[in-house]
Amino acid sequence: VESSIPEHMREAWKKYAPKGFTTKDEFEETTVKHIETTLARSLFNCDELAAYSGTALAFKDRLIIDWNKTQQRQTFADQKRIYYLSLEFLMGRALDNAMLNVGLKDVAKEGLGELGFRIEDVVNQEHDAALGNGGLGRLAACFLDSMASLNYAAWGYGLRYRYGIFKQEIENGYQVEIPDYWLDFNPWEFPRHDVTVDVQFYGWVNKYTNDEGKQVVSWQDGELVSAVAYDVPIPGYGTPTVNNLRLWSSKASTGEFDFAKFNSGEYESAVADEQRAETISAVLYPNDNLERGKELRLKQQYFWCAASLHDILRRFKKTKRKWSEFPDQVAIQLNDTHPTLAIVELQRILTDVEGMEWNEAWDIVTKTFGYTNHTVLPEALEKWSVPLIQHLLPRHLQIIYDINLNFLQQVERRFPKDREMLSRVSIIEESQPKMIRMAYLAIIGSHKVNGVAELHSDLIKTTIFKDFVKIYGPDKFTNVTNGITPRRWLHQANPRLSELIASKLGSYEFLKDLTLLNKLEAFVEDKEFKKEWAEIKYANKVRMAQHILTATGVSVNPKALFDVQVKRIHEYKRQQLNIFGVIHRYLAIKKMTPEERKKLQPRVSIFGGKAAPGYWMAKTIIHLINKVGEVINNDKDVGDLLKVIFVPDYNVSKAEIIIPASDISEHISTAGTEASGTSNMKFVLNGGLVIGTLDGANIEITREIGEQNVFLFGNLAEDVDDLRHNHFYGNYQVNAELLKVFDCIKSGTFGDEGAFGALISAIVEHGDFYLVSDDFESYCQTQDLIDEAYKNQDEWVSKTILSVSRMGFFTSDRCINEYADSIWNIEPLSVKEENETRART
Ligand code: Z57
Repeated sequence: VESSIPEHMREAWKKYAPKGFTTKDEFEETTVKHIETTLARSLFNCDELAAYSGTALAFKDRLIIDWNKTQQRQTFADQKRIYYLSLEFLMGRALDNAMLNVGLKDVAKEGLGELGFRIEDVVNQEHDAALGNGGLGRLAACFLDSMASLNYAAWGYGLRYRYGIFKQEIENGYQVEIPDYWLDFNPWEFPRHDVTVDVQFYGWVNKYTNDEGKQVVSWQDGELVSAVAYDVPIPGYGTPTVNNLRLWSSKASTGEFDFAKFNSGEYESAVADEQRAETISAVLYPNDNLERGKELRLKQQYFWCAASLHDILRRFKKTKRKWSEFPDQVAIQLNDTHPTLAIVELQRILTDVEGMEWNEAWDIVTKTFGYTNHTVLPEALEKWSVPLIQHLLPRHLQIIYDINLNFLQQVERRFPKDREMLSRVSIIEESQPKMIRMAYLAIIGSHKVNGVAELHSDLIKTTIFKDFVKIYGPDKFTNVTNGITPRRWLHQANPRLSELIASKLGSYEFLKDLTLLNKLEAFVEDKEFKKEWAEIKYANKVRMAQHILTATGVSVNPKALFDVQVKRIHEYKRQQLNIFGVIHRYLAIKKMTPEERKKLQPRVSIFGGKAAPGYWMAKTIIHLINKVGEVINNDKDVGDLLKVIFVPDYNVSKAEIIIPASDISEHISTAGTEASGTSNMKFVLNGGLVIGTLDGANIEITREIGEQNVFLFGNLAEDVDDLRHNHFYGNYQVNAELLKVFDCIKSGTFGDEGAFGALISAIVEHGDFYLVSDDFESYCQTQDLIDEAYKNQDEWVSKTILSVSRMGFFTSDRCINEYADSIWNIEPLSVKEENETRART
């Protein structure tokens, strides 16, 4: 059926096609209309939530108009598209970003004012879209913002989890997980019940010769689950581009199979099937940097890969091009190994379904994919057991074996004498049961592999992927240092700082070209400017103190130094080092004379972050932080000199409050463990300084902003192996000051003597894998240096201005341009005419 309106009837359409509001009056009209009709409320019962809902619906209308145009323009241009496959998109709130990016925030502010609301309160009503765990998911969200802002034709593909990352509550100092059901009212998604894909699981492989004498392979009689598309518009900043994030939701397939069940009276079992199907997209796995090999997780991965590829292929087929042109039309980026099955699925479709020869298909596959690695931690590298894949995806297992066979033959020809090499690089690990090494499969199936910061990209080449560098040569491996979107992480989170910068630079152009920040360097010694700069930091700290008071009941002095560590709780990130340092400081304060106390720089140590529900050590760290806080915050000897705060439920919208309020933030992972880190960039961009190890992007941040503006400490990545080796053979002594901290804990100062034993024995008895003791002295000394430096506020402020002025490199716009250039081979789409008439903030 032709779905398009006949030529001669299009006039009416054009006449009535919605244009979207542009003025304050039009905004109010649409908003009130939505409140009164869509929401069935009136001026007599319109609270802030209803005002938010109405505003969001007004902006949704506006976005979808631009979304439609963008999709038409991109289809018409008929050039290459990027597909970013990620199991996580940690988007946070959408309304403020939508208002900013379409350039109608002032209009909305005025309009809401006339309707009786403050825009800040309205914006704060929104529930975070928290479809991610941490850095990896937030990176994907920053990338979507940049790809749209730079006018790349890009689609994100992910899963529409019914439950995002859990909400964290703290009860008696313990983390408690609350489910995050976020779909009650979500104006930002468009269900596409017409865009569905049936995905098969289980079944068996039928190989036979057909009538024409051709070998045919068919995967059949499996269970079908339907994927339904939900589209989320992604507006670019100051451009007409609105890209698409397509999230798949699972539901029972409406294939004949189920009807048969209904008809034969098996109503209950059909409903049970329905439930089972919906389970696939029900919940985000709450592990960061850890893979647990659960069958449902594998189902999620295949379900999402198969649906996305089907969609991509359907779009390609509409262009009527030859298959050989596929890699010129399609670039697929794998965000970690989670979507690696997409490689196998494309090879399966090209050979089994499209009847292509193996080599021809494989050439297309490898030209299409790029793989980004985000970790070297062995516990995070995905491996799936062969029996599990055999059961769930029998045909894919055969294809993986064939990929491996071809690869190993190729390796054998290149390195005929190296038998060891073959077993080292084999996709199949010969363990019991056999395991499939997903990272190896991803490397072999991609044309480029990248790490996310310089050190990390070097490390993967010299450690976990060393053999592959020998096999493919160094050019297949590259670095793209992570970045962050300055729209959300400067302008939205810190509007006053952004405004001050704009007032000096003459425009908001720096939000599009962050390197323009370097013009701020001229104001490093400008008295008036520095005063305003410091006032803004102070105001942000006051806002933060208010949040701390409501969230924890503890009141903190905004004049104190705010020391912040917010990120997932993980032993390698070393929140334990931080809290041990806090206890060390507490013991020092207790011993001080009143005169000494007067000289001490008051400090608020702020922690935040979620522990994976099954990660017992991480939960113990949270418990310790909270117990230490209870004692110190109520100790009259200490007063304002030291407060310890655990902010519950750290998430994107809390980050937007916390980050601008920081004086010092902690990025103190054991050297060589944090692939990049991205909050380090956010903190510096907001006028905070950093205490950090020489790890991940800290190294490049230091290079950009200058060593004198970073508080570095600790052992280097290159020395970690030797230190661990020594520990293993018992050649180490725990730092004496740290032992005093342990004695203090063991004596029951923070209650529950026994509760924290594991944190201590990990260091004293089990080899201190994360080198907490080795780095403790240098950490505490560096904290003392920070106290001293902070006392000289004038110099401190200069350091922060200088640092901000040198942060241009860390925009995700730069990052996306590098991917486009060196991996995707794609150019932005020209939107020139429309762009010039677009309102800018
Ligand atoms: C995750 O958040 C990251 C890596 C992973 O392998 C998984 Br699984 C989750 C993080 C890294 O730990 C950060 O260092 C990095 O900045 C971030 O990914 C984005 O690259």
